[in-house]
Amino acid sequence: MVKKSVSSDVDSVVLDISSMRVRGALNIAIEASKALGGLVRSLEANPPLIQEQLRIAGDKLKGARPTAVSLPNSVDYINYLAAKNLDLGGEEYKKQLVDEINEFIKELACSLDEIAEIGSNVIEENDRILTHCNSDTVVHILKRAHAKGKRFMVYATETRPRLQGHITAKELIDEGIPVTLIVDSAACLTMHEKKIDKVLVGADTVYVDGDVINKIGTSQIALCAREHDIDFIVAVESIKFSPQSLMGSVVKIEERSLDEVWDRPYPGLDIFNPAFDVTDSRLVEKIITELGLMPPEAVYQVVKEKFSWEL
Ligand code: RI2
Repeated sequence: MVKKSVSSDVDSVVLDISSMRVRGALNIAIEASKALGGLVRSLEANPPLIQEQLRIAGDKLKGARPTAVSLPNSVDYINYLAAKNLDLGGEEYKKQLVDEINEFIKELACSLDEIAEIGSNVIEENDRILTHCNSDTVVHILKRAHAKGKRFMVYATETRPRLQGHITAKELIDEGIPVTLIVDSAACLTMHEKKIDKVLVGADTVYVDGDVINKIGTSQIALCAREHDIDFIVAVESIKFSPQSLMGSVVKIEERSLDEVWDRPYPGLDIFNPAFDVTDSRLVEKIITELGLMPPEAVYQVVKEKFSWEL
């Protein structure tokens, strides 16, 4: 039987993700994977029971936030791991599965460090960099570049309505990196007036054709960057690449509660609050991943190789 505490562990992680207490496409993948690992550890060593409980818990986790494919990719991979080694005895099967889930979680965490090292080489001395929202991946790259002695400055959009840009500003200032906060609507003027050299953003999902899904407002910033001949660079771990897009499927663009936009709206007022948008791959100069730098066109091949277990 699933112990109440552990099934509530999965339920509490679902709530943490849906409420954005846990946020960021990589963090939600790591926390969901940890919850599934904890579930396996709590169950009796009965492979069919473990597989069934993982599927139930995985479906709950997938429903927590619909747009970042790092979440379903991680759940699907753990279900794939659970379908292996069924010839082993129960205890050995369970131990092997727990070990492989832990290895997967370690790989996710390591990908952040690997991408920071590769991405830090893209940052040049005296760069003026514009960021959008709060991406752990982008922050790690900028911190690593700064740790290597590179000096640059950041213009961070505040990113309405949840203002994740404030998190970016605080995290970078605490590292000694100069940050100027701007309202989202000032992004285009800032590119011109402040002579921005690069735009650096994270991603929630990248389709096989290189289109990028990220926080709402990203596509406008990409269009402005193109207009100003500024490189638009995306930092994204390959767990966020979408194998399902190979078959033409697209993710749901999450729409969040209206009170995030205005908590006392005028009676009769409609509010539209999409949390993400899609940036055309033609606007993407390069993609920084833990596997290296690549053009958007290379995503297709990476998906074929990385997700061969699923395709
Ligand atoms: P990391 C965030 O979404 C932002 O869109 C950010 O660019 C993206 O996830 C990737 O974040 P939200 O969780 O995985 O703020 O790079 O809705 O941290």
